[in-house]
Order: sequence, then C-alpha cells, then structure tokens
Amino acid sequence: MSGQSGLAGEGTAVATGKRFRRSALLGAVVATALGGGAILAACGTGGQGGAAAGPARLSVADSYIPLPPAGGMAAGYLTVRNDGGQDELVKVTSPGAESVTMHRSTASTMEQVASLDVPAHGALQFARGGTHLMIMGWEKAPAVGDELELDLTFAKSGTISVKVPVKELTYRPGQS
Ligand SMILES: [Cu+2]
Repeated sequence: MSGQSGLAGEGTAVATGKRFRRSALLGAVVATALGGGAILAACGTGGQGGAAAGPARLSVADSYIPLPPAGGMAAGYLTVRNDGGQDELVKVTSPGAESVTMHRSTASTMEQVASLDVPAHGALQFARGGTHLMIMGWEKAPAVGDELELDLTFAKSGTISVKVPVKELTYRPGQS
C-alpha cells in the first residue's frame, strides 16, 4: 500500500515522527500504570525500530558505467540515497543485458552478494574498488553516450528504474 508512495511521498518522515511521539507517550503511560521497567525498555526498542521500519525514501544518483573493453563485462556504479527507513537492494536486472549481479571487492578478488543494505537516513554507495555491479551479456555493444536501463529492486520499496550512462573508462563522478 505505502510501498510505492514511500518513494515519492513528501512529509512521510513528519507523519512517522508524530506517530512515534504519540506511541512513546502511550508507552510511558502504560509503563507507569504497570510499574514495569521492561515495558519502558521495549518501548525504547520499538521507537528505534519504528524509525528504521518507516518507509524508505530512495533516490539514485551518480550512476555510470565505464566503457568496458570490447565484448567484455562491464562494471556499474551508483549511489542509492535514503531519506527514510532501512531497506535492502535485493535484485538488479536490465532489459539490455542478460545478467546484472552485485559484487563486493575484497583485497585480491571479488565476490557476488545476494543483497546490499540501504541504511536508514544513509546511502548505499557503489564505487571503484568496492561494491559494484557486474553487467554481462549486452544486447548491443555499448558505446560512450549510450544509456543502459537498470531496474533496482528493493525489499520494501519495490523497483526503481534508472538510465545509466556509459562513460569513458577513466570517468569519475563529478566530471562531465
Ligand atoms: Cu565484480
């Protein structure tokens, strides 16, 4: 119900804050009535959970694909900003490529991961030498200036589609 609107919804955080304040107040009243410290503790946990469990507010920025060597696999980078509650990137697909996988680089190698955390009021950042997308099986050999659609599926927020530009191999975000 709110999964879609969470992406674009303005004022969601305010609404959540009000709800939290009201429930915290209610919790305090109940705790006083029962004299239970345990309930106070539970209330505190619920408050934090409430903030983290609120709708994520995601946007994608700084996406790019360095031009891969002919026929080779490409890497993809982007930043998922989150002005709301925690979410998780669980799948990436593209209508223009057979396979898109999420990878994490370690000191000497890289490993595929099934999901990536999008922290509440934080960002999931893909960057050279770190977390990246591997894009294989391009329908059409990419050239600088092309755009590839990536469909990012999140556990709670549904799918966000972005058009990611193919850039020179040496491109860094912030350059034009
Ligand atoms: Cu990789």
